[in-house]
This record gives sequence, C-alpha cells and structure tokens, in this order.
Amino acid sequence: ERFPVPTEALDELPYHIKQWQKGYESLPQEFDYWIDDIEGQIPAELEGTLFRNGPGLLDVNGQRIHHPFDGDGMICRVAFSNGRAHFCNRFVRTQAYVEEQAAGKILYRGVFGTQKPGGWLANAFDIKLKNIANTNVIYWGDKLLALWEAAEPHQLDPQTLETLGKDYLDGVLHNGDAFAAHPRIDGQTLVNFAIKPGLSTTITIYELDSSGKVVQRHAHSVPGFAFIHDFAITPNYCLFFQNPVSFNPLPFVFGVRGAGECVQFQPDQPTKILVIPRNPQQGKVQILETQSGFVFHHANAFEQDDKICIDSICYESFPSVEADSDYREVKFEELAPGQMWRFTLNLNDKTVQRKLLEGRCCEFPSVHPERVGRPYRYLYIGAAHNATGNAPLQAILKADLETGQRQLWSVAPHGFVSEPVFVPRPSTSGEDEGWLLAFVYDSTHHRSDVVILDAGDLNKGPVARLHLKHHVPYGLHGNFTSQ
Ligand code: 3ON
Ligand code: FE
Repeated sequence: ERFPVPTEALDELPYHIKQWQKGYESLPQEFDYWIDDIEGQIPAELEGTLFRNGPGLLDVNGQRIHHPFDGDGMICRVAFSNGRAHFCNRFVRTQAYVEEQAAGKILYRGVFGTQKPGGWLANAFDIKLKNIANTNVIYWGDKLLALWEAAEPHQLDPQTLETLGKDYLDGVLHNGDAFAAHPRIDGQTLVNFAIKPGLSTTITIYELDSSGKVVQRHAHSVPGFAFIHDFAITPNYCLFFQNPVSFNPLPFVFGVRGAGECVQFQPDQPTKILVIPRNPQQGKVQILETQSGFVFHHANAFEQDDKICIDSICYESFPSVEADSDYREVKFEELAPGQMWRFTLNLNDKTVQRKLLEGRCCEFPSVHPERVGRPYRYLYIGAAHNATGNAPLQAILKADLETGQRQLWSVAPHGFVSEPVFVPRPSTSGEDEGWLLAFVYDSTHHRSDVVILDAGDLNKGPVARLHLKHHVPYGLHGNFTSQ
C-alpha cells in the first residue's frame, strides 16, 4: 500500500479522549501466569523474552502524580517458549518505591512536577532526585538492568523480577552517577552514555563487551545546559542532539516546580548536533548546527561516503509540562506532532541538511538489531491513525525508506499502541524477516494485548494477539533477548 489515505475525515477524531485516559490507570497488582487467552498462534520459532519498562503507578495510594514520566518503574516480562507465552510484572523496588508504599503517601518530588503534599513550603530546598527506574530494561552480560537516565541502573533477577539493588557496572559507576536509558547495541558491544548537565554539560560514553565489562569510557564537556534523552551510533561515532533549551533551577529549588518543568525551549536558538568519535584517539567533539527543534528519540544513524545520516523524531518545540495542568487533559490537536526527519551531516564543511522522511505523527522507532548504526531500509514505529495532525499512537507503521512504501496496522478507535520491538526470525537475514512485538491497550475491555505482527507484511494483521488478564499502563521502552 502506497501512502494510505486517512480512512476517516480529518475533523472526526479516531479516538475518544476518555478511552485513551483509562490507559493511564495505575496497575498496583503484580501477576505471574501463563497466557491462555490467545487469538491466532504464537510462532513456534519465536523463542526468548520480551522485557518492558514503564510507569506502573500513576498515583501513590490515591495521591496522583503530576506526569507519567514520574511513575514508578514496573517491569513486564513476556517469555515465549514452545509456542506458549508466560506473563509476569513486578515493580522495581527502588528505595523510594519501598518507602512510599510503606508510608502510603508521596515522599519524594519527581523530575516532572510531582510534589510532596503540603505546597511549596514542604518542597522547597529538597533537591534530591527520585530514582524511579522506569524508562528502559535490558538483559546484558547476564544482568537484567532497569534504566532511568538521571541515576544508576537497578539490577533485577530475570527469573523472578526481584530487585537485587543498584548496579555500579563492577565499580565503574559511583554513587549518584547517571547511566542513560537508551543503550545501543552494535554486535557484541553495548554503547551507552551519561549526562551531567550544568552551565557546561559532561557527556560520558561507555562501551560494554558481551560479558558486561566496561571496555571503553571517555568523557567530554560541551558548552551550555543539555537535556539529552537518547543518542545514535555508527561504527565510528556517537551522535547527540543538544536541543535548544535553557534551564532556570530557581522554581525547582524554591519548591514550586519539578526540575523538568524548569527546562525552557528556545525557539530562536539552533539545535546543536554533537559528533563524538567512539575511539577517543580519533579526536574530540565536533559541533554542527541545524534548525531549532526538540528531539527525544533517534531511529538510527549510518555513515555514507563522507557523510553521516541520522534519522530522528523531531518536535517543533519541547512539549513542556505545565505546573497546573493535568496530563490526561492534553489537547493533542493543539500540539505539533513528532515527525521523522533525516539529518545529513557533512563533517568537512560542518553543514547539516534535513529532509522530512515521515510527516505522520510518530514515536518509538525500532529497526532490525543488525542494522543499528548501518544503512537500513525498514523502520518500524508507533504512529497516529491519521496521516496528519497530532494524536495518540494507535497504529504501527512500517516505512520502506528505499521505495517510500508504507504499511499501517491500526487499532483505532478503541486501541492504543506502545513501542514496537523488532525480533528477527532465527537463522534468517532479511531485514524485515521477523516479528514486531507490541503491547496494545484495548480500552473496550480495559485490558492490554501483546500483539505479534509479521514484520514482512503488516497488512496480514496480527499473527497472534495475546489477551492479558488486566491492562498495562502505557509504557516506555523494552528489549527482546533470545535467552
Ligand atoms: O534537571 C535537569 C533536567 C531534566 C529534565 C536534569 C535532569 C537530568 C534531572 C533531567 C531529567 C530528565 C529525565 C529524568 C528524563 C526522563 C524521561 C522519561 C522518563 C521519559 C521520556 C519519554 C519520551 C517520550 C517521547 C515519550 C513518549 C510517550 C508517548 C508517545 C506516549 O505514550
Ligand atoms: Fe526514550
């Protein structure tokens, strides 16, 4: 199907906000069961485990948190073996989760505006960060790690999902050090970074071998404050977007706003693209500039001739969190959608060209793991049902970047999707030979499905739809491991 036209009139929304909102109900219970309610068939060759992270609680004993990014991390595990699937979810027992659950109330301020009860006086001068371990989870070097970008990882038991404690990468990290939530895997190597923002920002790059040992570590300082959530890699470079934002910590320090609410977008400033060689012997940071915009996520990057291409989901502005607003009342239509752009960097003359790859509102990109950092053809991404406008993610889009063809599998009007994770079919090499695994919130039944799509052809509809016994709140990121 070529550039499908929207199936509904543009003035008629493909979702009901009340139904969307129900996906942000807390899931305080922890489950452990075989999934028996299945439509279709789980492919026999699909063997391995999907781990996912995201906010499981949107309130603490009835006290609402201000933003989903402040929600306590909850891990979901879906283990596939012999054509069956087992589900398990558990909260990461961070120190703050344990204390707040015992107290039955909010004891910590969140980065995105959650305050302790009692007004600004109760919050002023409390500048601790609550490490909520809610953004990503990855199995690497025999460890299962829950990640949150502003603090240390938490290690979990992959069998029981029991929290084993903070992980310091065998002493490489120190107390309070950050380790980002967006590692990239290049063959047998995991590459990740840490941001220490300030008047100037320090970016530390870590490379871990397959046993989890840190084999490369180098730090770089760049001028100005930086809020960097994700990065991209190629065989030779790490690439960061330093979005044009400023940071005024005073409202945070004086107890009226969360730190993340003190980030202000600067539409008149350019975005800086930081290019850092993976081998520290190959030189220092190079800084290129492009138009203003805000990027959370990158889909992929690759080197081509003497250029570097980086594909990123770009917003016109930082979707800033308002102190007095309710995130569930968001007016989607009034915000600019995230769209996929290709930035082509020329390191010789330090110029950047950009081109729109996909205008449909989209988020949560995924590519074949062997194509990470390399030229690639297929991009899989959560997308809006309609081709234009900003809206919740209700579809999974497959984009063929070579021919321009698109396939869209939509669950509108009652369904809402999360990040699709691409899993290659064992012993195949085709870039779209495999499956897409995604959690889909079904608002009619107030439950979530784990959906398995054939990445080769989304138009076939799901290969299997695994009905869970409950809903799973909209999540963030996860990874599949064939172990
Ligand atoms: O004070 C500074 C500013 C700041 C914002 C420094 C800092 C390091 C403490 C900081 C913290 C940043 C953090 C903790 C960011 C966490 C982000 C997070 C948990 C999630 C980001 C998600 C991004 C997207 C695009 C999610 C999209 C979701 C949907 C489309 C809906 O389902
Ligand atoms: Fe992310």
